[in-house]
Amino acid sequence: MADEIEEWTEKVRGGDRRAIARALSAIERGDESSTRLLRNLFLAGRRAEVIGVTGAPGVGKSTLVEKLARLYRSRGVRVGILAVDPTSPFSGGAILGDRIRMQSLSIDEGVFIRSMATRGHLGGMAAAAQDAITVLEAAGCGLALVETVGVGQDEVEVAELADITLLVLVPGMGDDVQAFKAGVMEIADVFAINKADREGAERTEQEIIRMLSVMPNRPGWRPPIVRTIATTGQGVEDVQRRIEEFRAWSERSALGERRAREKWRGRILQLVRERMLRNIVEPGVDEARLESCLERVLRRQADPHTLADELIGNLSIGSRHH
Ligand SMILES: Nc1nc2c(ncn2[C@@H]2O[C@H](COP(=O)(O)OP(=O)(O)OP(=O)(O)O)[C@@H](O)[C@H]2O)c(=O)[nH]1
Ligand SMILES: [Mg+2]
Repeated sequence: MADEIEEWTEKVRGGDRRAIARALSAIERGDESSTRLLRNLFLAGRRAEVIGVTGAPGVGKSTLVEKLARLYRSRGVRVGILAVDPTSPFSGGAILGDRIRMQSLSIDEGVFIRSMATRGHLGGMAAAAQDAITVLEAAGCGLALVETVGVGQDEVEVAELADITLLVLVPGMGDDVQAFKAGVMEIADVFAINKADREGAERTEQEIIRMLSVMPNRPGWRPPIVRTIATTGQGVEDVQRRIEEFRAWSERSALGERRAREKWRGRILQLVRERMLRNIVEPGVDEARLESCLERVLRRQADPHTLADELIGNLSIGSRHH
């Protein structure tokens, strides 16, 4: 078994596409084997720049991602593309569309494309995406592009694991820009107004500038706004330049390091919670004991907080009980 994991590790590190695909599936399912694999891969120590691309459905994220991937490929960078869809329990139709659109990219051996759904992963989408990035990094991807569909809390969480977040908007969504207020506008390091071939890009830009002016700004960085036409590739080089500028600034200002610290701090704590939960759920709380506790709660002979502590103490986890 251990040998199998070692072999798997080596294959992923060597860029073996089937081994990588198998790793990502295992992560998606939350398999125990993926934990052991990830341990090896993480320690391999390779790093990728992680660019999160987020925005409402249909704004052109995949088209932009594809163009960005080509740009980086032309510079010899190996690219991993993850499309995460927190809204869908399965890899569904929209993502199939992405696959077809990116078909010409996917025959490039230096590109790895994968869509993921939340299925099974205890830590949720962001945790699964983080583990997937670890796989891509180990496989030698210098860049990971992570597309998330939608504009809610899940996207904010996925954005937290990116080094840089590109928020994609389109003209004529003035009201939606308003709707982004709750936490989503803040995640943007760079804005793209895509579909700039349509009317209203100017108005959208003014709207973003207005929103930014009332937002607590990161000192030293005002998120630039780039107009793009993803279908033709117009503006994509400009986006890439802005991304590079942000990266340089993020290094200079130590924001990058601060973000990394926050990200891994959150991840470690989350894993601790996850493991504790699993320790309780998997060995199973003794049903008979639970029943007797329940009876006592129903009769108000004991309170649920105390009983929960008792049950946990019984499983001998939680050092404060020793
Ligand atoms: N006119 C115009 N159409 C575009 C542009 N960029 C993308 N599109 C089209 O918009 C549609 C949606 O593009 P996608 O790249 O799939 O958008 P997406 O944000 O990835 O969509 P979801 O993943 O479903 O949320 C496609 O038909 C694209 O061809 C653009 O700049 N101008
Ligand atoms: Mg898409």
